Amino acid sequence: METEVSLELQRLSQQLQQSWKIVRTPRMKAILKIQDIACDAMRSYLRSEGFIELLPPIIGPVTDPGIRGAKQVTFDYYGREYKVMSSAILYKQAAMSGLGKIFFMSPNVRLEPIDSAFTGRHLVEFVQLDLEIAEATYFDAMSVAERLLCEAVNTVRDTCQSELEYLNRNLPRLTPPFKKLTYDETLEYLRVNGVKMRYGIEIPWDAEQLLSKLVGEPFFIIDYPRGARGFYDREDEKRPGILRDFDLIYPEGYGECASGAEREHRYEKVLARMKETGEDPRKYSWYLEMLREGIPPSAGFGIGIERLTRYLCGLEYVWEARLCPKLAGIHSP
Ligand code: ASN
Repeated sequence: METEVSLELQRLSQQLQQSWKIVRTPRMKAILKIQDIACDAMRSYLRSEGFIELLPPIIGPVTDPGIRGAKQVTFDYYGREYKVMSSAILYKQAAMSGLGKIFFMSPNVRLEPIDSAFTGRHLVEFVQLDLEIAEATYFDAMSVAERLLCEAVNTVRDTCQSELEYLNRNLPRLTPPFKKLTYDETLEYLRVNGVKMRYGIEIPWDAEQLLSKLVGEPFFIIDYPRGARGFYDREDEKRPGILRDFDLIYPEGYGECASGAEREHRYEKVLARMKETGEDPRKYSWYLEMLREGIPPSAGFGIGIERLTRYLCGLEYVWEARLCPKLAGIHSP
């Protein structure tokens, strides 16, 4: 098994050594044109809704710990330990507290486990359109997420016919609202379809892929149990143990599109949740100071640009949607 993995890594590695050249192919041109049109459509939509785009901070003393088994990148910053952002969540809340509705096109780095090189959906370096809305519920955030995806898909469908044809991709026209399944309903749906899963954990990739194939249209999974997610997802006061959060799932087996939540922003609660999830509050001094002074409640989400491109273009691998992609375990340009 181990040799199989290393052979496969070698094969991928050889392919990616030439990644700087792939950009010259008509296929890559079509993919990157579609990506550009989709990003432009999403930016225009968000601006028309009153969002401001900010330049994302990409290093800082602390970053998002809720990255599902991946490792953070730590480096020496003039004698102190610093991180490369695994997501902009902490800075999103800071920006939202001053500007209300904000978004970043944020580069994120996560050192994913080696076997993620073969899932077709993981990159070590990727970009998230990451947004946050002051005074919003997770239902407000989901309504922005579904309209954002519709904008991207429908604009690409209308303006990139020749590229889609070249890629042999037939994109359906999307209309909101999308279906919502609770985490509990999702587990039951999986059980009926022959997949047993323990309550309380993150939905594994193969189960998510199956759901993504079976449901047949984009849909939300909402209300994850506490423990499956980071300390910043807000717990529902009336339903202890249930978080007010969501994932948006693509159809056709492409899996997760976006992930978001209503935020826990109360100092004492965040402190308790940090302790519960094994985070050292001393590392988060600037963030906790901000919460102690008080910020508005908010909700937001992040949508991975390369995964969106993968779906739009019907690609087998997410790394096809990126100039010089970085995959776990592979040293490539
Ligand atoms: N972007 C996500 C959110 O807003 C956080 C993440 O990427 N882990 O909830």
